[in-house]
This record gives sequence, structure tokens and C-alpha cells, in this order.
Amino acid sequence: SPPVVADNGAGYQDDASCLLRRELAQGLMQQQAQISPKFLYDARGCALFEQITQLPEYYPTRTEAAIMARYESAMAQVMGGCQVLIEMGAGNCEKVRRLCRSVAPQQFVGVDIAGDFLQAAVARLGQDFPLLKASAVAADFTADWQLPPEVPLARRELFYPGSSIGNFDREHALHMLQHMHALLNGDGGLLIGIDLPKSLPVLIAAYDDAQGVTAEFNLNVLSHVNSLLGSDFRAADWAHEARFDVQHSRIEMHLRARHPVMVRWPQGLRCFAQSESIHTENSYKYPLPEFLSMLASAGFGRCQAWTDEQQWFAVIHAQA
Ligand code: AVJ
Repeated sequence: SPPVVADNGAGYQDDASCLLRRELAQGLMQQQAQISPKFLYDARGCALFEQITQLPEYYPTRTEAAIMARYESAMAQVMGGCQVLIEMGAGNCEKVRRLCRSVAPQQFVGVDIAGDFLQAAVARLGQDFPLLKASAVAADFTADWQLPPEVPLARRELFYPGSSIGNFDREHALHMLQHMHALLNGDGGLLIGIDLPKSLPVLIAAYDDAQGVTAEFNLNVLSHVNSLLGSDFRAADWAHEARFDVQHSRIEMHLRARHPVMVRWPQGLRCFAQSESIHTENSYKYPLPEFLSMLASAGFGRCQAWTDEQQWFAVIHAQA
């Protein structure tokens, strides 16, 4: 069930969507307009992201999968004794299958903002692992969130793959890590994937692929926003842009107005000049030593890191 946002007697769903509308309107009114990357994941966005993970240019998913395949037994060993495996941003639950076999937890809890997509994926997982008690939690874990009380306090392992933490700037990433550390109650650990800094052409191509799937993924956020906010964005008015900000070590995705654009919604409007942009995503590429020190700052203990030969991606296990 979704987290309780406010208890005023109205349905939680209504409260949640009211908050989302306010958040969206606020972002659109900033001088540098922004839409949180969590809004990329409506049904079509989830499908497009799955397509992205299979693109030749998008190296993170397959590089992480190769690392997890290669070091499967070492990972299973440090995670041994895990009773409850919790995945944040579980999506299609494909990445956790290997851990379900090698770590063999009694229970799996998938957490994701895309509730319906997650529920279907958790159901498939449960069918394929009949001994596993699998459940789905639809939650926006960028806001303050808690696991539902029925998730036992037994030995937990958290799984946060795919470099999803890269959506957060340093301050928020540290906050997330602290929060995850608190969820562990001093036992178990966190297995987390991070995308590492690398050459510019490789990075840019991964976020601006030749087939234009990432462009479609980025533009699709506008139709999701239209349905949540009641706005009148038209995809044809906007161009996809991916650029690397060296100073912050992050990919930025923007939607750039092809010509002057006016956007209206029930409580407001915004005029964009030609080539003004909406910032839709950051994808930080944290250097491994920096990320390890963030884990330490968040309270984690012993860490073990595995990488690929090119040092493009790292999977880290951090003990609580
Ligand atoms: C899901 C946040 C890890 O940053 O690489 C992929 C999202 N955006 N292509 C990433 C994304 C554009 C992805 N994460």
C-alpha cells in the first residue's frame, strides 16, 4: 500500500496526487524549469527504459549484469544469512533473480514508484521462485518513506542496482544512504551499483542513442506530466538533449524548446523562450573512492567493490 502522506480523512491517493501536482507546478515555475526524473516512469516510460537497457550504447545494465554474474559467489557469501531481500527501484525485477538463487532469502520486497509495473514483475518472480515470499511496495522513496510494518526486522539485505543512486546529487545521495543504513537495524548490508566516470563520447552516446529511444523516453515525461497536471505540453515543441557537466561529474538530460512555447495547466502557465530548457534528469558518475567515503559517512562499515575490466561500473557491498 502507498505510504500515508497526510491523514485528513480523504483517500491517500488523492493526497498523493495533489502533492505530485504541486511538486510539478513548482518545478515548472523555477527559473531553470525542472521535472523530477521519477516522472519518467509511467507505463510507457517503464517500457522505454527497458528498451534503453538493451541498446548497444547503454552500457550500464549489461556491465552491471556481467559483474554480478562473474562475482556471484563472492557476493552471495557476503550476503549469506540474509532473510529479507529488499530491492529499491525494483522495476522489472530482472536483476534480483540471480540473488534470489544464490542468496536464497525467505522473503523479497520490491519497492518502486511504478506500482502496477512492479506488481506484475513481482508476481512473475513469485511464480518462478515458489518458496520465496515476494511482495511489492509502491512508494516514492525520494520522499521520506518507511517500509510497511509487515516487513520483518529479520536480517535484511538492501539491493539498489543500476546506478539509480546517480539520480541524486551528493547531498541527497548521502541522505538516501543514511536512510538505507537505518533500515538495516545494524545488521546485514547494502549491495549497490554505481556508474563510474569515463570518456565523454561513451557517456554521451549512452544518453543520446542513435535509434532515438532515449529521446523518446525523455519526451515521454511530458505526456505523463500532462496526465498528472492537466497541462498541454506537446512533444513536437521539444528536443532531447544530453550533456555532461564535468564540474559535477553528471549527465544532464534536458528538453529544449524548439521555438517559443507556452504551456498551461489548471492553476498556472509558463512561457518558454526558444532554446530555454526543462531539466529532466541528472545521472551522477561518482568516482569509486568518493562513493566509498560517502558510504562510510552514512554509517556503513566494511565495503567490498567489484568492477569490470574497463572500470566503467562498480557493484559495492557495504556492511551495516
Ligand atoms: C535508471 C537512473 C540509472 O541514469 O542511467 C537512462 C536512467 N536516463 N537513460 C541512468 C536513464 C536515461 C538511468 N537510471
